[in-house]
Amino acid sequence: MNFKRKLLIAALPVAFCLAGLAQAATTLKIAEIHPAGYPTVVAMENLGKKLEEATNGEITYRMFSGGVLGSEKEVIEQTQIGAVQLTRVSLGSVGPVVPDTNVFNMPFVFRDVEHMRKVIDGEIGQEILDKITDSEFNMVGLAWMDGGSRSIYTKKPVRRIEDLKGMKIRVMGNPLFIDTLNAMGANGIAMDTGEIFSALQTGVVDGAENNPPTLLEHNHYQSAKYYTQTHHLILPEPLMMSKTTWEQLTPEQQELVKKFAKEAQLEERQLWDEKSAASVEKLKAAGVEFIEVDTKPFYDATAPVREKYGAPYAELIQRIEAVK
Ligand code: GTR
Repeated sequence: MNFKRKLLIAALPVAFCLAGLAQAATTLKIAEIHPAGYPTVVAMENLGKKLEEATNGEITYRMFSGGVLGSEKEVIEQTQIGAVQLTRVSLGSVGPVVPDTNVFNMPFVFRDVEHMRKVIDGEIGQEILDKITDSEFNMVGLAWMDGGSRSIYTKKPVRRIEDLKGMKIRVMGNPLFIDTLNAMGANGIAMDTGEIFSALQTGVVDGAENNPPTLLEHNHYQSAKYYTQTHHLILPEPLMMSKTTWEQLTPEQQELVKKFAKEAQLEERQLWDEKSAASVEKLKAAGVEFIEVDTKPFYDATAPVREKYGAPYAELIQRIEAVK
């Protein structure tokens, strides 16, 4: 055996040991579009802390909130290649990547938030997470977070569906949402979350649609003072891990991730309810008018969207409706 080869063999245990160490210290880079203190951020930080503790530091985490790692679309791409290890995004952003998830992205597919929660807590919720995991997109769907319901906010009041005519309303980059706003008579315009604030200020758009915590925390209420209660979208938000990372974990570590992710689902829900109620109060105090509308005209106007996108999920939609 030549000297080099001997040296190599002698060095092998050291190399294995180093590889072992490298594997032992997995750091989860967690990306979030929302700022520090937001329910989803807090729930993921607590998940990270639990993992650190339960694995004696074999798994650690670093939270990158406030969109510092990019838009949701960019974060999904980074998760797919394993540059981001864990993230929570809107299902709206996942739809264009894993089309099977779009069933939950359809307007008025859930009766209300309670209905959505029952569905995601049950077998259908798990099935849609599995669609993410089983797709070719290298992500693992772990749990759901709550984003309440989305309504339309504008710079000029919308008191009837007719008032929306021709208004440019920002939506997430998913054709389903453009069609939804167009069906209501508006002009759906797709852009990233981080662009909305200045688009509203400069008049590139006349409004957007989202839940009260986002309207507040992303400062959109500074330009959009009218919040029309359409509740047209109720989007659960998946917590996803990069499959590249997932496959590097031991089976025991995977079990811990699953367990704590499910706990995060319930923890975030409670934080969400508190945050939503507090946001409504703050928005009202800041002069935002909450406009109650009859939602039926919005429901009726979007029937063609449900028809167009719902066809492949006809059976699933019946099962969703059957959840009481
Ligand atoms: C929020 C959601 C974010 C993001 C944002 C948006 O409600 O939590 O993930 O999707 O809406 O509309 O861009």
